[in-house]
Amino acid sequence: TEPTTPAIERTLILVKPDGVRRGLTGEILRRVEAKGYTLAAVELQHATPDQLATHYAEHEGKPFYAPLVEFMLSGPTLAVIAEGQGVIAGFRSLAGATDPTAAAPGTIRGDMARDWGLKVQQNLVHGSDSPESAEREIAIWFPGR
Ligand code: RTP
Ligand code: MG
Repeated sequence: TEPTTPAIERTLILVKPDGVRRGLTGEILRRVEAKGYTLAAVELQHATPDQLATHYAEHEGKPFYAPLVEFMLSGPTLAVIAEGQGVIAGFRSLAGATDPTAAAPGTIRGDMARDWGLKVQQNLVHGSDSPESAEREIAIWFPGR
């Protein structure tokens, strides 16, 4: 069989309000670019409650949902579309595990985030988890793109 080439994909990355507040946007984008992905759109946005209700619909009703929305409203977020072969899974590898204490060293969360003992994981970044999620989420943060 022929060797397979990963599909060229795009994904939605968010540098969450903790990352913007801590001045880590440059370091996070540096890692995305160093990996070989392309930045197709970058915009600082202050999320609205409606936007977050749509973005996090799958988590509605979970114990961390209200603190998550409150955290995401606490300051601006850097919204990014990144493109490249296998970028959806690849960015999630760069990000590391959801729980920053468990996230491996070398990952964004493992190197730069910790558990602050708050009601929600303040773990610096979001990355879409499938091609369907990526298109759905890009439409929320970058309508028309
Ligand atoms: P993301 O969606 O942000 O890329 O992260 P993820 O897939 O690794 O995590 P997910 O399960 O989709 O959860 C979304 C975000 O909710 C917060 N969270 N806190 N128990 C907790 O404290 C908890 N669980 C989830 C995190 O900010 C997580 O990234
Ligand atoms: Mg997720």
